[in-house]
Amino acid sequence: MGDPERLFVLTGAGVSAESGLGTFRDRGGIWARFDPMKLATPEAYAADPDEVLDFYDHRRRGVVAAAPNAAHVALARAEARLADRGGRLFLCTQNVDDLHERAGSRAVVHMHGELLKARCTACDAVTPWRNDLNRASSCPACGAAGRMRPDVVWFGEMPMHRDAIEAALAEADLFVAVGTSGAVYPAAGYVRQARRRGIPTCEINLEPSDNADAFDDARYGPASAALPRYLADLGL
Ligand code: BJW
Repeated sequence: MGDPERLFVLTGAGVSAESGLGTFRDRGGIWARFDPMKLATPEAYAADPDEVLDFYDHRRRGVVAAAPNAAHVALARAEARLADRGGRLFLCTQNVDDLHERAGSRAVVHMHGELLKARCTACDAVTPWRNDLNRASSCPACGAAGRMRPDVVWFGEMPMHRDAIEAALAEADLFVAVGTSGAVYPAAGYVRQARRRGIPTCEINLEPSDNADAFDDARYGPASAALPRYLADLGL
């Protein structure tokens, strides 16, 4: 394979695991301890907003306390190196943390939203938000109280930035997925879209993901070691 010029990278919770943020579906993961249908759906929020907001308050505190690891840093470096030689690294993350940004990545597409932002369900304004949210929290844009929710994408909701993602998939010359189980759609389907275009695909994960057979290359190991090594092999 020649040097990639248009690299599409999809990251998942495994990239932030070594920063101390829990993954979802590993043994002892978030969805092994909590029922996603009671916490990560619009119906759950409508039924019991306090429980949902408490869950995300706890997660938000974890994000604020965490620090990027070598996998985040390697991606930020690769983005800069590829830009220097006229290429582009499109970083699409399913993660709601801000560790890619804090490692220095400049253009991060958060398809499942961002936990450090809150959205007003009255006026739709999105506001940076680092503190706990509760039913007394009011919207800085319209003043409505009790209408703020985490700006994340729950099951049954439409992922964000779909047009930009589709456009980047359509022009990529290499597709790499890192630290994602391949269990959640539409992200889990991107590798097959890439394969249909005939571009090389690689997964970097602790172990084979649910859709490992869709990739034509794989590197297994912790992202903090396997990803920098893989990017170095690409000259990035
Ligand atoms: C390491 C490591 C280390 C560990 N180093 N690796 C088609 C078929 C079937 C169902 C559907 C379908 N299309 C849609 C659906 C429904 C649904 C869905 O996919 N359900 C499945 C469960 C079956 N999808 C949706 O509802 C989505 N919306 C939607 O589809 O709208 C319709 C539509 C879309 C597009 C066009 C037209 C219509 C929305 C999905 C929202 C997901 N939300 C969550 C919560 C976000 C907020 C929060 O954080 O609480 O997003 S769920 C959770 O899963 C979170 C993650 O982003 C997402 C993916 O998880 P991820 O990142 O893969 O983590 P894990 O834990 O699963 O995997 C970690 C991996 O890392 C593992 O493999 C480990 O081995 C590895 N690992 N340590 C390297 N150190």
